Amino acid sequence: MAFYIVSEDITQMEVDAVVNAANSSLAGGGGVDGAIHRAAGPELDKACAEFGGCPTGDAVITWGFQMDAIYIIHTVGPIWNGGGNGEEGLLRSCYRKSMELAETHGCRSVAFPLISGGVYGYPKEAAVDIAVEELTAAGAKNERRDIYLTLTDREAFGIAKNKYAQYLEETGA
Ligand code: AR6
Repeated sequence: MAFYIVSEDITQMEVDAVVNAANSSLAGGGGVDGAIHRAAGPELDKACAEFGGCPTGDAVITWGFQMDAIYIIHTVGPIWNGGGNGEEGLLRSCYRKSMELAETHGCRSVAFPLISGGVYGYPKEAAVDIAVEELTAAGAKNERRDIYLTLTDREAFGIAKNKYAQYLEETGA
């Protein structure tokens, strides 16, 4: 399986698809969403507007426009609200729906940010655990696909490295 944890700016990744941590209006915003919209240029705003929004836990796909990536997959993570409001299921769904779109569009390489791990306030360790679990499971299904988890946050990067080392030890992968 090809799963990589990297500390790069996701907008600079040379991959078939970059995943965006969007909001339900798909109108752009701060964080990784703002960075992706700036890198892709104004055509991305128009393409996103055509969807008329996206529910939490779901994903849509657009071209990458001025980015190196061919596609941008926009997924809407849950806003952390104590954990008893379906947050975990919705966050797992973001990773799964994004991977489904990557597969149906023939993407061989996909880069993810830590969805809900910024302003949406998901506790960092839990957000990282879910990302590593979902992406290693997706990677195990298709040996030839490269999946990247990009973590610009040093703390999250360290947590993810430990979690992945634990996964490798448990599975003998
Ligand atoms: N490359 C990789 N990761 C990044 C980058 C980057 N260029 N920039 C930030 N991160 P956030 P959310 C990391 O807040 O919590 C937006 O306004 C960041 O360190 O971008 O899902 C949307 O419009 C953090 O670990 O996304 C929504 O309203 C992670 O990306 C809302 O924020 C996610 O942080 C979504 O919030």
